[in-house]
Amino acid sequence: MKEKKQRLFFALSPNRSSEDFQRLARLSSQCGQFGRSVATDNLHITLAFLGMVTDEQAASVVAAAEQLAAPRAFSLKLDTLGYWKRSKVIWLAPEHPPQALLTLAQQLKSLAIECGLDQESRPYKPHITLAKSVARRPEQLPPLGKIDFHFNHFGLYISKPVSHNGRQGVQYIQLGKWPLGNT
Ligand code: 2AM
Repeated sequence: MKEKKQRLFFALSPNRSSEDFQRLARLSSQCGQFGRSVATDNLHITLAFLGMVTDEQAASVVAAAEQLAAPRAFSLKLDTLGYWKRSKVIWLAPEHPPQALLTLAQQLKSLAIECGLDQESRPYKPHITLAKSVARRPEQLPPLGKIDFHFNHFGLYISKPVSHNGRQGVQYIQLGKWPLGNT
């Protein structure tokens, strides 16, 4: 029998009960005019994409995450809106990502490799995807207000395909959550 696999990724989830999150959700919805906005529940910053993973591999990823000496909690100023032609997405990103974020992403990439999972060699660019299937670069993107978040945890998520009113989408299910360090 074919082994069951699930799509996994490490990510940061912004605090949903803040005004900054309301501005983020509004911005994503505005960007929907150019393509398909990302559902409010799905707004996140990917730290490391693990791809299709067996239950056994997932268990070793969870065990390794438990042992990680994660960097300290950090704040992130999301102050740059842009468009990637290759993936046809509109994104929001920090112009100056804090070192703790880059270190965490690098640690999780190494963790994935140690668990036998392939990792992309291109440099990590932290971002929140706001809209997908954007066929061409918008002439003008919506105005950007203050969107800052503080992160003191990171999580491991399953990306599960779902069908809603005949439309294909994804639902993210949290598999684990770990605190950032305080050193
Ligand atoms: P994103 O970070 O640009 O939004 C779950 O699929 C998450 O992992 C998505 O947020 C997605 O893109 C990110 N991701 C990174 N590399 C991916 C890949 N090769 N295939 C699918 N998703 C990927």
